[in-house]
Amino acid sequence: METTMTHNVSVEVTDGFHLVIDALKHNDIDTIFGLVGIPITDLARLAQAEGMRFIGFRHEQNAGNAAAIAGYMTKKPGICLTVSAPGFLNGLTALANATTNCFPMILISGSSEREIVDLQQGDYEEMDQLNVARPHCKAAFRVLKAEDIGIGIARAIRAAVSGRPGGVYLDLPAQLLAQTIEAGHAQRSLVKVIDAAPRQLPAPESVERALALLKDAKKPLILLGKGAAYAQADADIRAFVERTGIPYLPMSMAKGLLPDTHAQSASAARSFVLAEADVVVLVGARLNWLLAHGKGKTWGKPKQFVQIDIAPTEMDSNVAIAAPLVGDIGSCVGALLAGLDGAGIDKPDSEWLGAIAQRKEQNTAKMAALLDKNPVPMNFHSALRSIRDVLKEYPDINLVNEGANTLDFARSIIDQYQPRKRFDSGTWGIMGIGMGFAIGAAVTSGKPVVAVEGDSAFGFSGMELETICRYELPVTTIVFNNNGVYRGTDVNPTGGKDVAPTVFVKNARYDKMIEAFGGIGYHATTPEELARALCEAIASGKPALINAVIDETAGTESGRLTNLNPQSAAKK
Ligand code: ADP
Ligand code: TPW
Repeated sequence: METTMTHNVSVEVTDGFHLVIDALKHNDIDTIFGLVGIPITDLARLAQAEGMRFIGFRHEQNAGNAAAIAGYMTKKPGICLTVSAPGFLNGLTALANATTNCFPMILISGSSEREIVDLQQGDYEEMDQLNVARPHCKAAFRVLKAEDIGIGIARAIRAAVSGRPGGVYLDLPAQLLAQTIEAGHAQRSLVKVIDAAPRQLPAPESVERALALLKDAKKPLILLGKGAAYAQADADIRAFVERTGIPYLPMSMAKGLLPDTHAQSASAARSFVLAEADVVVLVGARLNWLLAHGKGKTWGKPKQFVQIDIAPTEMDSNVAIAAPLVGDIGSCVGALLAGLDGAGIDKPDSEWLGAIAQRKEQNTAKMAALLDKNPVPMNFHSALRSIRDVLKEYPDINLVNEGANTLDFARSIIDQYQPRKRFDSGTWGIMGIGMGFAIGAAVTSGKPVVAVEGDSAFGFSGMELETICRYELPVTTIVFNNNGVYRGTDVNPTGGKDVAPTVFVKNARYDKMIEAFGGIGYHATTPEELARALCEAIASGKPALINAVIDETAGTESGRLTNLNPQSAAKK
């Protein structure tokens, strides 16, 4: 803030830069993930000077992913700050991914001069960013007057977290940031968002309908999605599962809402329960591709759904929903709990529970046989067994996971014990969230993070190892190094010098990368070495990377998504 003399009267003035920071702080936002340059360098400097945390990245997509996961963990929008056009576009993938996954975040981007951009006169980093952003987020706003910054940020916050959470774009032209405004006027223009995500109570008749359906169910199942984890209604969700006695399945990011070791978890009998159940209660999970759209062979016998979701249009998106329960998960589950006693719902038949228990036992025994093997080199199972055993001792650790085989196997082998501790490729199956999520989770929780990464997946954000070292974050990255995308064995059929499209440099030493920035590198070729390195890395609290050597023949193409991977039928 400075004082200027106008007609010999001194007036306190402030400017757009200060107002943006004031507006964020006014709404208890204390961290910005971003990457500096024209026109937002001073905004980042000022944020730091004014006591906010600015975490600077090497690529905007990773900053955006960090913001998105911070939003998911806290129910407050994560903030990503980027420069115009190319920086904005780099951040846009993360914004779109956040929207797809229902994570609240705000991408704030500087932009070039409106009058030049709109006449397409070729400005520095010219782009009509607002219109580019629109299809990829819940809402997109531009602020042109300093006095509107307060309301602009308030609208962005409310849009990100109310209803179905998602990404919001906020466009701040360079001229706006430099605009001056009288300080008192500026102060009065700030808006504190009250009750940003108001409770949305389900209609009583919807609750009754759902309870009536459950009462008649013979083979009920509860399916928990990441919306349930996001809602932070942990105690009620657990009470609902335990009081009804209904077996449940967690989607990958809902793992840990109840500990994976819980007696009612049906994860080890997943295919069986999906096919056999007659009434399925979806709690914050969409019937998208991850759930085979609620139909077909996966779902076997005909069934009826209760669906709890805050978005009314999610109902009947793929199949008919017999009992839609529209509202926030806390309120909906609370209402179901309140109605349980009066509804006369008994515990599920012992026949149903017995059949599940039997299936679980069989499948667990099969898995144990796979996990107990010790092939040389390691395969996914032996490496993950060793990680699973170490992480048992750290129930509150944050786990980031991406890759194809590395994702599929880790999801089923590594147990989660607490809610909102597992962050992965999510709804899109996107590669590249690794280091962004790891940094976002470490900064937000202040707790250690372990990132289990396919070697290809890691490459998308690997340069952020420098960021991890710069901020001295307790992140241990484990690279499952099998020399390529899915596996490392493909050959170029022409015999030419180029390797096959899926193949990387053989025997790369990813551990050397982190050493360049002062982090600790480990090279692990056996489950024992891997366990030792992981224990040491977590205990040190320092940035570390373990290059885990995996048999290059071990993976399958596309992991478990072979059915979605078209193959040329005309192979010669
Ligand atoms: P998963 O991938 O784990 O199956 P999805 O991302 O498909 O989960 O589904 C999450 C669902 O949760 C979305 O449809 C979203 O609208 C819903 N949701 C998110 N937050 C809440 C909330 N607080 N209350 C109710 N529904 C929510
Ligand atoms: C943004 C396509 C899906 S999985 C994968 C790619 C490139 C990497 C698999 O190899 P990795 O794992 O990580 O070594 P593993 O365990 O099988 O050896 N670009 C984006 N997203 C996706 N999903 C892809 C490409 C893909």
